[in-house]
Amino acid sequence: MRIAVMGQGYVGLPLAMAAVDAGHHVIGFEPGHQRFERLSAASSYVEDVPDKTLRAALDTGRYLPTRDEETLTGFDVAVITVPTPLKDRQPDLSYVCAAARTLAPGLKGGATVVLESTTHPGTTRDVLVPILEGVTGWKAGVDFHIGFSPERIDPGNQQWTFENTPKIVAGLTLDCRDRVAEFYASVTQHLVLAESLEEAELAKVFENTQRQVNIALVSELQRHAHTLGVDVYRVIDLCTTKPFGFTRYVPGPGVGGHCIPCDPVYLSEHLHREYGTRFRLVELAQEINDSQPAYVVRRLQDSLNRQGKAISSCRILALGQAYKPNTADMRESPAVDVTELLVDLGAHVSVVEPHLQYLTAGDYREVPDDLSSYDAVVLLTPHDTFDLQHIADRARFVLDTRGVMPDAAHIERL
Ligand code: SAJ
Repeated sequence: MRIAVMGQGYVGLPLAMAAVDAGHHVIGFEPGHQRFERLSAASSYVEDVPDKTLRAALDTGRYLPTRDEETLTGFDVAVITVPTPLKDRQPDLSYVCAAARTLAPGLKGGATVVLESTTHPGTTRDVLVPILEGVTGWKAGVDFHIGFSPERIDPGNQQWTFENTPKIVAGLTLDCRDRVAEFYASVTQHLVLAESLEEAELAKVFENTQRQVNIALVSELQRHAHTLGVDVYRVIDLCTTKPFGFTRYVPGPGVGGHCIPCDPVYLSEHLHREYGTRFRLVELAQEINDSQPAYVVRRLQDSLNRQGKAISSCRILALGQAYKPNTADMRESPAVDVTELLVDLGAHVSVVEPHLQYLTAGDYREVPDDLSSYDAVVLLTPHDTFDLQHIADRARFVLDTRGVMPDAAHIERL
């Protein structure tokens, strides 16, 4: 089939590569100039797509990266894989709407449009369909097909890939769903049929909402465990021995990335704005997660205070800035929030982050040897490249926000 993939990011590019591999002709629409240049030069910017995969796709002659909207014609299936970020804590569907307006002119009769971006229930039916019908003058489900199939890409996950992760598919009509299923059956191994668009949209948002709420739960547990003088990480390790009915989450310095902090807000904001109802657990979880960086800073302040040190005269080394271990992504990273709060308090802060693009004075990509020269080391993102025993042996004091450091008198855990 001729496939148009709108957006060649960490979701769209793996999908495009899988479609080329399955024998389809793929147009990879990427409005970003620099990204377009890199795609054309087989220089991948997506960690799960190596350059050689991109080169092979280009060499088949069936992969065309493009910024030119004119090329978006005659496709059988268009997949929208664009960001749905929060802007001022409000869902931003502008990228989805722009992608729809871009592909609509080239939509041919009987073609299928699928939305993959994470969004609140009702987006496909109430936002996407009107745009496509408005531009074409056609009727969705009659003159063209429309569906929703949430992305489940987990960057860096070697076990669960685009091809082997079960894929939920939904359609405006059963015929639409069949068309969506026909495409995904050619590029993934397991399809899961949803009965409605809204079911699939809500399922995706809830997949990440349950993480957000559970992470907030262990974060609040951690604060009370500290009050009780109990090590929360040991408590959770004990709970984890229960082979059923317990899902392990551990406290950290906060919740980062572009899924977990954002997706639940799509749901809570939509319910509040459209129906005047409040998803109270999500809103409370958001508050707890958002306050975790400041809680970490307060704990560090208390510890230094007990050593008779004012934080404003301290040298602090922050280990890790990415939002989770072994990724380079620093978007919405609580580790960055902690670092900024410490700087605001007047501390002299150096960061260690292997994935730093640019090194400024006092920042490192590897753990420096002069650890003992810092009043405190705060472990925020334990990348595998960090030698935790080496750090424990040389640091004067460590605040471990992940519960992974060895036991020692000079090491405090959240
Ligand atoms: N976090 C904790 N404690 C936990 C788990 C996570 O503090 O017990 C923090 C992480 O440090 C990070 C944030 O929460 O800052 C999000 O972590 P995450 O493990 O959920 O990683 P993400 O954001 O990459 O989530 C993605 C999601 N994948 C998709 O939406 C397709 C999520 O559904 C996956 O479960 C997750 O990857 C995964 O399992 O890797």
